[in-house]
Parts: sequence; C-alpha cells; structure tokens
Amino acid sequence: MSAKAHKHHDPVGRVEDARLTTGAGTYAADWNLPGQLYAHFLRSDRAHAEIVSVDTAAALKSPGVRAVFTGADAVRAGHVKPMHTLNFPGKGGMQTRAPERPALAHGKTRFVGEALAMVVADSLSAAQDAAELVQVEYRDLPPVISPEEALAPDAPRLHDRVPGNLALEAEVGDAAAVDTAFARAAHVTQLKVEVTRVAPNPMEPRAYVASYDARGDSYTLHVCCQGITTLRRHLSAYTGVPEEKLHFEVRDVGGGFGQRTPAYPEHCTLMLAAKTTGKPVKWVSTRSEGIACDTHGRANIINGALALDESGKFLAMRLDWVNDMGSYLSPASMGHIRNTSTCMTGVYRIPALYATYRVALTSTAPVSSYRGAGRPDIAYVVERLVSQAAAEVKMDAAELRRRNLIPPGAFPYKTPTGSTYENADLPGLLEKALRLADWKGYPKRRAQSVKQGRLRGIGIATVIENTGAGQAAKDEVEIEVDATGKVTVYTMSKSQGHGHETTFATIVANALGLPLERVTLRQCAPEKQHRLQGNHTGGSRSTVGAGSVCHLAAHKLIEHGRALAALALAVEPSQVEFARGEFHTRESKRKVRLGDLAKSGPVSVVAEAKFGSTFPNGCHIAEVEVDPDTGAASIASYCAVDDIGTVINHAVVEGQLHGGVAMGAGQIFGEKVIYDRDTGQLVTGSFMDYFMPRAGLLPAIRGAEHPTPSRVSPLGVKGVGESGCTGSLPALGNAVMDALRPLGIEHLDMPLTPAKVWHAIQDAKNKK
Ligand code: MCN
Repeated sequence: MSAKAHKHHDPVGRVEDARLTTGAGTYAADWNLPGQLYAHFLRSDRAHAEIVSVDTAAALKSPGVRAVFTGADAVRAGHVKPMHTLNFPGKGGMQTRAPERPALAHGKTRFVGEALAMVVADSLSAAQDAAELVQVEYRDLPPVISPEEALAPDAPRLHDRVPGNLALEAEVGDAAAVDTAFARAAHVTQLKVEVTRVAPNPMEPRAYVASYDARGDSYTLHVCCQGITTLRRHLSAYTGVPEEKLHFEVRDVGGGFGQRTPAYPEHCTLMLAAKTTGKPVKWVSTRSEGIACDTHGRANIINGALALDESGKFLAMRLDWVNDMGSYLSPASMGHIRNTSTCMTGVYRIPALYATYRVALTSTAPVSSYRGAGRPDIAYVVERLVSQAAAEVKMDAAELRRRNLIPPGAFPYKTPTGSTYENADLPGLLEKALRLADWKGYPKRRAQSVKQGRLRGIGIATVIENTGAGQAAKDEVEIEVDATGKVTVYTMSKSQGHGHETTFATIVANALGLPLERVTLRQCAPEKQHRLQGNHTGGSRSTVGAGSVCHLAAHKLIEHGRALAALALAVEPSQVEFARGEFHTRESKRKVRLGDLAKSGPVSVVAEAKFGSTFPNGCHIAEVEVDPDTGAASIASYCAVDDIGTVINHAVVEGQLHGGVAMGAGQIFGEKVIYDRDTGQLVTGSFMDYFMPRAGLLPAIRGAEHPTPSRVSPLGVKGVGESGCTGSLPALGNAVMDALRPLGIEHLDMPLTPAKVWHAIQDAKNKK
C-alpha cells in the first residue's frame, strides 16, 4: 500500500484532540470511587542507610488515619521481588543478579526518594500530616553515585547478593577479529561519551486508585499506563496475585515515554492497602516525587573506538559500556542492552565488532526505558565517532558516511550482531537530506555567522533503529460491527498521546472503505482484557504490531461478511464483491451493508499476528550558532528525512518526530538528573533545577519522507515514535562540536549548557 492510498483519510488534526484539548479527557487522577481513602508515602531522605527502626505509633493516632504500612508489611505480604526482564546472556554464562526490592524499603534504603512507609487516611492532608509523625531511625552508610566508582574494587556494596555492584557483564561480537582489524588500521578514532541520566517527566504525574473485591479476591486498578498486558504480568509476579484477578481501568494518559510500562512499588502497596482497609485507595504523585522516584532514562557511559583504512572505509568498532541501572533493576531495564546491541553498527558496513557491557548498581533511582531505550544512546556514540573520525582524517562528514553506508542492494542485510535490516535506501536518504539542508551552502552561512561574531556548526547523523517485535506471544485485535454499521476496534496497545484513535481507526476505515468517523478505537477495554493478547505501547511497535493486525482484522471481517452476504444474496461467496462498506454482486442491484450483517447481534472477528523487528532509518542535519561570549547555543535549523515505511497519517508522524527531536534537544542542551556525589542527595528535584525544554529551544523542523516499505508489516509500516530522539541526540551533539572544533575543543559531554560551553571556550583560549 502506498502512502497515497491513505491520503483520503488523512485529517489535518487528530480525532482525539477535541477531547484532549478541551479538558474533557479522563486521566487517572480524575477517578474518584465512593468511600475512597488517600495514600501518602514517606520517602527516604538518605541515599544509603540501614533502617534501624520505623515507629508508626504517633502517625496511627493522628486524626483520620486508617492504616500505616512499612517495609515489614510489604515483606509479610510477599511483595519483595519485582519481575526483571533483563534476560540478556551474560559473559561466560553469568546470570543477571536482580536484587530484591520490597515494595516499601525494608532493612536498608538505597536511594533518596525510596518509599519507606505509606499512610492511608480519610483525606490527603490527614495522610500527609500523619506521615510527618512517622519516626525513622537510620544508620548512614556510604552511597555510591557514579557507576564507574560503583564498579571499583573498594566501592561500598549496595546489595548483599550483588558482589561488586555488578548486576550483569555481557559481551557481543568477535574480540579477536576486532584486534586484528585495529592492528592494520590507517587511522583509529577514540571517544569516551556519556549519555546522561534524564527524568521522563510526562505531563501527567503517576496516579493510581486500587480497590479490592473480597468476593472474587480480585483487584481493580485505575491507572495511567502504556497498556495493561505487560503491567499485569509484572504486577502479578511482584505480588503473587494471579493475572486473572487483576483488572484495570485506563482512559486517557498524559504521556508515558517508556516510564509507564513497568510495575512500580506504589501499585503493590496500594493493592495491599485496598485489601487491608476494604476501601478503594488513591494516590497521585507530586512532580517532585516523579522526578525522584519514576524510573530515569539513558545513564550510559561508553568508551568507543573506530578503525578506518586509508580510504576512510570502516574496518572495525570497539565499544565498552558502563550502564548505570540505579539501585534496583527495573522490570524493563533489559532494553538498554538489547536495543544498543541490535543496531550496534548503525547504517554502516563495519565488518568487525566487539562490545562489552557492565551493568552497575548505584545509590540512585532505578533506570529503565525512556523514549528510545538505548537506541539514541548507540546512535549517539556511533555518530559522534564517525563525525570525529571525519574531522580527524579531514574528510567531509557526509562523504565519510557515503563511503560506508550499507548499499541498497545488500538488503536484507545481516549485521554482525545478528539483526536483519529488511529494507532501506540509505544513499537516497542521505542525498535527500543533504539537499534539504543545503549542505553545500553551509560555508556561506557559517561565514555570515562569523561576521556577526558567532560560531556556527553543522551536525549530521544517519541512524537506524529497531521497532516492532514485542514480548507478548502475539498481537490480537477484535473488530465488532453493530446493526447501525458502527465499527469498534479493540486493541491491547494504549496510546499515551500518540494519536492511535486517529491512525488505527484510519487503518480500519481504509480497509473497509468507510469514513473515519464510523470507526471507533477502544484500548484496553475492561471486557476484553482477559480475552485479547497483545503488546503494550512501547518500542515504537504499536503500528507495526497492533496497527498491522487492525488491517488484517478488517480484511478478516470482509471475508467473514462475504460469506454471510452470499447467503443473503443467494450466490456463491466468490461472486460477492466488497466496496465502501457494502457487499454486492455484479448481476443484482441488491446490496448488503456491513451493519445489515449485525441485525441479530453484533458481528465480530479477532485477528492475530506476531511480527519481528522493522528498521526505520533517518538522516538528521542540524545547524547551531554558539555565542562565544556567553556559551549559549541556539539551533539555527533542523532537517529530518526519515524512512518509516508507509505513513498512516502525516500530521501524526510529524508530531511524533517533533516531540522526539524536542526531547533530544532537551537532553543535549540542558536536561540532566544530578545527585550530589558525596551525599547522594538529588540536586535537580524540581523544575526549578531540572531543565525542561521549552518551545523556544526548537525552530520549525524541515522534514521529508523517504519511505521504503517494510517487509515485516503487511501495511509496509515501520515505527516512528522514538525516531526523533534517535536522530537528534547525535545530530545536535555533532553540530555543537563542529562549532567548537576550530577552537581546539574535541569533545564535551551533554548537557551542553552555556556555562559548560563558556568554560570550554575560556580553557581553549587560555591554552592558546
Ligand atoms: N504512525 C504512522 N505511520 C507510521 C508509523 C507510525 O502514522 N508509519 C503513527 C502511529 O499510528 C502512531 C504514532 O505514529 O499514532 C506512533 O506510532 P509508532 O511508531 O507505532 O509508536 P507507538 O505508537 O508504539 O508509540 C511508542 C513510542 C514510544 S516507544 C515512546 S517512548 C513515545 C512515543 O512513541 N512516547 C510518547 N511517542 C510519544 N508521543 C506522545 N505524545 N507521548 C508519549 O508518551
């Protein structure tokens, strides 16, 4: 199917926007159940300490308090071991060392913000007041903040069962082949980079209401999440409650960015409180709790080296990763290794590769998936290495890429780490981006900036990432038609603002030849939760997965309807044609509409499929100006050419890219979670201290599509949800370094704040 085929149903806006932008949405904090109680968490103010005692007597006597829970209660209930899915093969058969994490800290506390106790009361203020009366006696222990220091031989041990604070050591590739290639290289480029720890900060803070039904011994959780299937599996493993006894209500979700996938301790403690008190219990996170306690993202330190021959051809790459996973392994932390190894050689033919990983535990909040979940990290290190190499061998950065791209004839292309890139036109993508960005005209623009006293830099990134493939056994979609001809589509994926109500309905409307407004999407509907399987929304897999199955289900509905229509028209099914929601035959004028089939009850079909990875790719080119007097950098232009296969809705895709690029810009220019190195205190605990990107950071993006249809998805689609982050981190990082390189500055780690850049400029001047 071509992009053109969708044009007909390509609305300017999104069908959900009328609701979401007029305050008519229903978010988790909007839920209120009769007789509900309110929870408030007392959180650790120490990064690493023994918990000598927790005295709740005074809090229990405080007005309105119904119950106070501590780590002892969590341990008694058995809520001690979150499910971890970091199932990556360790070096020499090493198994992941996943420490226990009682839902309320017990025995020790391991990061500032870890929940120690939960007060449940008639009102939120009563719960907050009582929490102040809980007496905690600590015995301080030394924290360790830097992951490299955590792995040092004399580092304080954070978990008895994790010697050396090393949760996993892994290796990928062929060390000997890489050594040989480096030995004969004409040039070797080396770079150590840090992809900083950031806080996801979705617009809607986490919020849950849990209730318990004693008759069925079951729970209902009102949540903001990215889909219930993964969350349910994690929660069941954490609490021991069977999956069939866990029910969810989820409506609108104000952003997720990966952070809302896993089960959190707060889910488990609210379940405990609901069962104990017999009342629904509600908790809404504050923004500060969110920054301190939601899982963080990225947090990787990478030592990279790239070997080139005389002509600039890449011979081999060596990477050494230190992955900071924080104090406990989040259920979804596996993404950091899997996704960085899947596309490790990027868009290039690099014959030899060797990478090592050391996953470190530190006295900080757990790290998990954050838009890209490793994809931007690997793209950043590879693309920084390539641009650095181009500068060192004095070759145009685009030309060095051109010489090393995987040629179109090589697809499907098997990478040294075992991925199969299905389809791409990388040279075409590169040339289109160079034209769009007017690469050739850059020296002129640079001269103009210099005339105005500014430094100017151009940065390019050619990137590829994996999307699709999830952990669910399959994606299932149900389509139901009622007698009025209204079509309802049920998925287990869950939009958090992505526009699935528009795009998935478009896929079905196109297949059925119906106007978009006749099709409604229902996500994670309670009555389907235990009937349909499917992946949660994450890994930019929803359109490849659930979206493709929407298409298959619509065609299944047509085939099912054709048989029923044939009976009604008294002809063979092969004589029945289908168009614009109607079945007809050439011979007769009679028609059977989809709705007619449902006269004696709704008609429905369920389709299913399982997909592997697709590989969207892109070329992003950014230009920045740096004011040498202040160190402030601004983005002068940003161009993005992306191959995401067939596009369902161009406006939605543009929005996805824009959002992703903005997140990348935030990380490059300011975002960073900072803990004090000595005390482990969180220094960036509110928006007063934590940099959030604002609209003014990013100019309008000039974008273009360069689709090669996916061979994995029957719709030809590849994912796009994370592409903006994956392209923008390296493009912007390269642009700033290009501006500073003439001063002799080789590398600066993100965030490239005015202060950091200014100091680097002063140091460079002083050296000269
Ligand atoms: N789309 C399209 N044509 C394509 C591919 C996608 O029209 N060829 C549309 C989709 O139908 C969907 C959107 O673009 O409406 C993103 O689709 P997809 O790439 O399939 O990604 P997912 O829907 O699986 O979303 C997940 C991805 C991830 S992993 C993060 S993190 C992320 C992101 O998307 N978090 C987001 N984008 C986000 N956008 C918003 N507003 N909020 C978040 O939390």
